[in-house]
Parts: sequence; C-alpha cells; structure tokens
Amino acid sequence: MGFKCGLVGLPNVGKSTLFTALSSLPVERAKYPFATVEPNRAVVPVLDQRLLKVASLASSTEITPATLIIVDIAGLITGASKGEGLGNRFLAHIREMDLLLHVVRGFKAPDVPHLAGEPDPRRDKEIVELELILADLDVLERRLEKVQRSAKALPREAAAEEKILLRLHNHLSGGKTARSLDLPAKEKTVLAPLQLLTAKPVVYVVNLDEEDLSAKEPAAVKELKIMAEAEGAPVIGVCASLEGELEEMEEEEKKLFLQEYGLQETSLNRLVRVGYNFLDLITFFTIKGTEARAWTVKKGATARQGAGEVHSDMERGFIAAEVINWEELLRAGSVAAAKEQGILRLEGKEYCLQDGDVVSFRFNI
Ligand SMILES: Nc1nc2c(ncn2[C@@H]2O[C@H](COP(=O)(O)OP(=O)(O)OP(=O)(O)O)[C@@H](O)[C@H]2O)c(=O)[nH]1
Ligand SMILES: [Mg+2]
Repeated sequence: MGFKCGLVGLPNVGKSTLFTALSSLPVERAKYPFATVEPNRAVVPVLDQRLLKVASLASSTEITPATLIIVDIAGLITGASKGEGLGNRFLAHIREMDLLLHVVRGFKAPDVPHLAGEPDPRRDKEIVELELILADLDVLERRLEKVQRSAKALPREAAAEEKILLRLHNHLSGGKTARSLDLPAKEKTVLAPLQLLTAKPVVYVVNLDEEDLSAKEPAAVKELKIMAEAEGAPVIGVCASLEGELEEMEEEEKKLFLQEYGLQETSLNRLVRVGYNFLDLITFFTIKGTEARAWTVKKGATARQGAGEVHSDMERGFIAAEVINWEELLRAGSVAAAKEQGILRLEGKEYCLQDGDVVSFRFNI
C-alpha cells in the first residue's frame, strides 16, 4: 500500500475537481459551496515505468502497481470544528491519512463564489488551518481529561504524558500547528495515537487558472511557498479544472493534451513523486509466477519488513532475499542470466531495501 492522502480546504476551491483529476472518478463538482456531502474515496494506481519494464522482461501477464488512497471531504469553513457547515463530521475521515493535501484557491472565476469574499491564499490557508487546530485541541482536551482521571492509578506515567499534552496544548492555543512543535522523537510517540490533523505532513496545492500555469512561479504559489517554508512543506501549482477534463482520455492522449499547456506530467504523477519523497517512501518490485508487482515501504525498511509487506508469513519465516536493482536486471536480460553472471545478491534479514530493487524472498512456513 502506498500512502493515504486527504484533501482539505475551503468550499469551492476545487477539491472535488482535483479529486477527479487524480482519480479519474467523476464526482460531484459544482459552483455552489458544500457540493460534496459524503466523502469521496478512491484507490489510485501509481504509474511506474520501471514496473512496466520489469514486467515486460519477465513476460508477466499480470501487472499490479502500488496504490494510493485519496479522500475528498466536504469544505471546511470558520466554525467547522464546532459543527458549522459539514466539515467537522468529516474531519474524522482524514484522521487515518498519512498526508494532507491542502487545496488553496488560486483561480479567479467570478462566477464561482468564494465564501470569504475574494480569494486570498494567506487568509484562506489560515482559516482552514485554524479549524484543524481547533479540532486537534478538542482531541487533546479529551485525552488530557482521561490522563488526569488515571493519575491515581498510574501517577508517574500520567504525569509524564500530561506534561507533553500540556505543552502541545499551549502551542496549539497560540494558533500553531502540532507539526511545528519541536519534540524529541520519544515524546512524539506519546502523541501518535491521537492522530492529530495538524501533526500530519502537508502538501499545499494551489489550484490555478489555466493561463497562470505557464508562469514560472505564479503569485499565489510564491506567496504560499513563503508561508510553507517554515513548516518545510512542499507547494505545487495545478489547474484542476483542466486536468479534470482528462478523466476519460487514454494515457497517450493525456500526454499530448498536457504538452499543449506546457505540462510535463499529470498532477497525479507529480503528487506521487512529491509524496514519496516527502514521506520518505521507496518502491521495490517482485516477480512471482505470472505477476509483477510494486510495493511501497518506508526508506530504511529491512528485507524482512519488506517481506512482511507481501505476507506476514513471509516475514515470520524469512530466510533470505535475492536482490537486484531493476536496471541491472534489464541489462542482464533475465533473472536466470543475472544469477549466472553472479549479480543477483543474496541478502539477509537486516538488508536495507533500496528504491528500485527487484526482490525474491526465500522463506519457510
Ligand atoms: N476557473 C476554474 N474553476 C475551477 C477550477 N477548479 C475548480 N473550479 C470550479 O470551482 C467550482 C467548485 O469546484 P469543486 O471541485 O466542486 O470544489 P470543492 O472544493 O470540492 O467544493 P466543496 O465540495 O463545496 O467544498 C466548480 O464550479 C469548478 O468547476 C479551476 O482550476 N479553474
Ligand atoms: Mg467537493
């Protein structure tokens, strides 16, 4: 499984339009706010040329790409965390996400109303962020009460956790996000189960007018980059409505269409690249029987952990992994040839998987 990302933003900023562009699923997109009521969810295959080449070399008849999950929720407005609009009910749907895509409106379109008057990337980002912070404060306060109630039974543990929670409470109350609080890794593990929204990594997606796409750095992108720098968050500019039109096109046709607008690749491809990089994810491949498949793991994952991604039995019964880089495999021509040439390595359970490895696990159950 790749990563799971959730779209957040004000109403009418083009979240559902972007969702369609990313997933090719035609969902409700409309000029009125709160067009999205029920969250939209899509499992999207990750296009990877390497997998196609490996599959072709192995004459695989079945190609299984890595996937990522995208969730599009209702727009958030001021007061969402207290039940205004529809946002609060749906914030829960993005709790389990690995990454937030915060969509900010950069397109003008006077016929598409903006809830806070004119679009203003800075203010718009802050309105949404504040709602996420308030939602986090709610979660934090509930946890604090629970910890304080358990203080009698477990005084030491409760006191240690309470201290961290209070520190974060103070930070969030100052209008700052949880991700910007500098905490030692050990203390962060205390917060992990809370799945705080503002602790999640975020990518800002500025939804631009078609004509702004050709600018080297459109003004709205520039402005967000300045703000996002403090959080170390990437910013990408897209034109969702343009790419929304691609939903029914074939890959080749899409490419030509994008080229006309000076775009090298789809937003989905860019998002995948930015997401994998930002979340420190890598891809390895397996060839088994007639199937070639891509798998996603965190950078630093061991061969044994990679085996666990494929099947828990393979992790438990792990013996060794036969490994070769995908390009070396292509050069060798086949797995058998690679073996003969002695370039197929046998690695143990602590081997650190590398991006682009083709792996065959040996295990015993
Ligand atoms: N001009 C222009 N219009 C866009 C763009 N992206 C979206 N729109 C329009 O903006 C309106 C709102 O788009 P949606 O995708 O429904 O917005 P949303 O953020 O999902 O809105 P809610 O579900 O109400 O929160 C639609 O009429 C879209 O056609 C864009 O890049 N340029
Ligand atoms: Mg929508």
